[in-house]
Amino acid sequence: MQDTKQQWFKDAKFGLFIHWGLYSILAGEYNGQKTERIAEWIMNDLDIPVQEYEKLASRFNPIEFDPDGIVRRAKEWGMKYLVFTAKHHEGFAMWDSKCSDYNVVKATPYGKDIVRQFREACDKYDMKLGFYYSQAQDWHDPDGYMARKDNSHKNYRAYLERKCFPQLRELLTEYGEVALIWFDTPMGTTAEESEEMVRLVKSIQPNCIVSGRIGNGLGEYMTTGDNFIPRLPYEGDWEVPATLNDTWGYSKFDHNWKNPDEIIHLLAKINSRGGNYLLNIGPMSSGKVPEESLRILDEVGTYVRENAEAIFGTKRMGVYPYELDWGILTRKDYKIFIHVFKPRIRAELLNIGNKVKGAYLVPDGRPLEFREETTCEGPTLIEVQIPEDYRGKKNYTICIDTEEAEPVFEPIQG
Ligand code: JFZ
Repeated sequence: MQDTKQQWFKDAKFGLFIHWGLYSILAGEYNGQKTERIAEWIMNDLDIPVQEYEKLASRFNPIEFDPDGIVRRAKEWGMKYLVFTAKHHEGFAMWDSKCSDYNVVKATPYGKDIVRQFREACDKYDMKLGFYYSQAQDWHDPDGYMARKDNSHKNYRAYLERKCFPQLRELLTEYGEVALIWFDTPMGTTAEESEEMVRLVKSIQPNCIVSGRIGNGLGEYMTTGDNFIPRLPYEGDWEVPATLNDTWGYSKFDHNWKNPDEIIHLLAKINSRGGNYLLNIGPMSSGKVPEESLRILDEVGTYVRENAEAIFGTKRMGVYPYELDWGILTRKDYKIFIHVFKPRIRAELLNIGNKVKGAYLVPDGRPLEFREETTCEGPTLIEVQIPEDYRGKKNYTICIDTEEAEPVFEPIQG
């Protein structure tokens, strides 16, 4: 079972992923050619030569970048941690790296350390900060892995010692407390090499969490695919990295935004099953965050703030019979929360045998009338009346205080 041993991670539930690098300049298009895949993969997918791609650095000047504004908003959205792509597969370091000049300070007209600025903003707002670091794929280093290419002639070991290990050491020594390293796509990394990476991280920062994709089963939590949720209860720590549209890095072509209701439902569903939701934004090359992302997250944030009690610090449901079209359940000890997604007059829970002590509306704490009944077929019915002013509303939570610490599920019928 994967265990981060970090209580903050287990309680966090909601985080912000930021994919930002040179690919944001291309925004899904190179020399008039559109990429069919995710925007941050454009170098690999359109076979852009290193000597061409690296010229992008001379165009990177994000004068609208506002780290303070981004972290302040993440805080308002209720997020508890931020994961930033310090180095993605393209190989470009978004900090002042001493081991590679291919970095934002040395190679761009902007010349400022992006990682450092996120560090400062996160400290100001008391936000956990983690770094995405592409350990195996590095399309800039001649010995780094490339996807769907012949890597057999490469000296991966040389790349690890020349770039990967020293850069990890920099991130772990020069940038304060690193909440986690989000490793990704291990490719041909051997078990010994993955172990070496874990040892390196832990020897510098023992509390820094190592993500699922370190490879070789060494991650401290499970990472799922984009927007993918495990169907069966998973005992360990886990996280769903997810996009708001269909790309991580900014693409000018992708307008397939999910609506706030979908995000809210997914957050509740992931929390109900005991996971964290790591939601992505892909800033433009100017540093500006797409308006649509802000609009969606502002709406999600309202729900998260008003219903924080039903989200943060909740524990996984052992089974999930309550994933209805109108609602979903989360729980803490002695509390069951009903997340209501559609306008309703009452909220009924069948087959839950808990003794109810009281019920209230989470957003304002108002006590609610409830009724308990044993139906003629046997199972218990708990019915909570929704007050008139809430009957037309959606996306709010009701709390049921119970005698028992855990939900008591009865056999489900029909
Ligand atoms: C990886 C990256 O290649 C991608 O660019 C992005 O950073 C994303 C968050 O992570 O893509 C993956 C890797 C693994 C899976 C899915 C997407 N997976 O195991 O399902």
